[in-house]
Amino acid sequence: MKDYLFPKDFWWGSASSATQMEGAANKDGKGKNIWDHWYEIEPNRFFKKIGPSETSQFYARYKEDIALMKELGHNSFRFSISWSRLIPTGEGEVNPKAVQFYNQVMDELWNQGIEPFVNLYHFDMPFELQEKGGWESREVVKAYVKYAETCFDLFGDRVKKWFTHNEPIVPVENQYLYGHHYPALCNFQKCVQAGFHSILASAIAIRAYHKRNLGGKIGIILNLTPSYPRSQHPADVEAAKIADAFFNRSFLDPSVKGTFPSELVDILKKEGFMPHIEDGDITLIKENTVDLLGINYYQPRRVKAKENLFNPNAPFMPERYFDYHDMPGKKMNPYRGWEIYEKGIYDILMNVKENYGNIECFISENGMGVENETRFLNEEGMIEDDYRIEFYEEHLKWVHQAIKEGSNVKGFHVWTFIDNWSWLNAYKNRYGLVSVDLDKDCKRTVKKSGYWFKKLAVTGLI
Ligand code: BGP
Repeated sequence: MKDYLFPKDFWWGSASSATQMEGAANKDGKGKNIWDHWYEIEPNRFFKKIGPSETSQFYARYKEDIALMKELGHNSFRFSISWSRLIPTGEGEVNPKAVQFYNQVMDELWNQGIEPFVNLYHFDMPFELQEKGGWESREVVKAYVKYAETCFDLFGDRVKKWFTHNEPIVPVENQYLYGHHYPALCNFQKCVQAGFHSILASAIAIRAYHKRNLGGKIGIILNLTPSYPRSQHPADVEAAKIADAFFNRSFLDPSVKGTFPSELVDILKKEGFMPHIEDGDITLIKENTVDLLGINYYQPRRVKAKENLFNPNAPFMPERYFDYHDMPGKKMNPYRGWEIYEKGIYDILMNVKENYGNIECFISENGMGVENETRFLNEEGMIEDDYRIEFYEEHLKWVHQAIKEGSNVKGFHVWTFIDNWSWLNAYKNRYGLVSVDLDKDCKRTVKKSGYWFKKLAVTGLI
């Protein structure tokens, strides 16, 4: 047992995002974001047509929820500030009701001995700013920086861990390539521009934060998906390397090292997709890197060399350079359709140790979404989610191994505390340590994994 004892001051907690758990999307002056808009015009995009307006009620029930977090052993909790709640049209006037809400949440967290980790952008572009081009537009970069500065000035006295983005590649690829987020375009040029602007926005926000000397740290949260080649054949290895440059190093390198991977730049040049870059941008990115790295890990990426020639007339996709490999016998979470590969978390931490200066980091999301969990209700009305406990334990063993080998990993946040609304799957797959009963006014009930988490956080032992 002693083999899996975690450091005393390890950050135990969970992660969330505003759109997914606050609800009250039309209340107290909140402006519309792209999710509110998309649901209005295309509700069929969302599982069972459940939209983002009334998600999990954290806005109304934050006190009750924070008390429960305390009860379940949290010493830290990550949430995001809703840009369109704080600044309803994305730029301009600040909404005093939003300031009051986030002040109350932060104060309540500290009262319960839980440190707030605050993320600024979690997929929720204010609608008016999307109309101006969203991340494609340089104007939106300016608006984001103003929003970030407003947050630092309003809340910087109580927040000592800030994050500029959660998984910035996800909105960019889903808005501009794969059609999962509004406006669901398929345009690689815009995708590259939007990606570049989100990196630039992050660097400018980091500069603004450091200038203020508020005594905290600022980082970014990235979804890292280690790329494993099907075989050691040079063509498979090369394919995995390119996939890694597109999907991991594209954001990891500029965020931590201030540079872009040359493999990626070469491809963008060759294919004619370099973004518009202004004088000073590259220096700015170089000089303003993160203090802290959040790592979201759910699944690996298995890759092989292309089997067929691509259609040169089709819109450009990164998949022109590799194919996905459907590895026989892989362990799956069938509900989400994601492979479960626990050692991936260790491989990421070792990569960060060896190739990214062993920067201070933590696991900022890890979790398992399962459908129809009421199947597992016991007589006392508790969901016995042993599969989730096993999922976490197996990942944590690899985190522990990484610590033994010198990784600078400081904590583990689960996704998520209470069941929440998923971007496309709405309430289909549940991730919480605590269940939410949508038929009973979002009644909260701790799952077996919640009690397991409490023991883990209190003893530091698995
Ligand atoms: C991460 C996001 C979260 C959350 C999670 C689970 O990528 O940061 O916002 O949604 O994935 O994914 P999903 O909700 O799509 O099942």
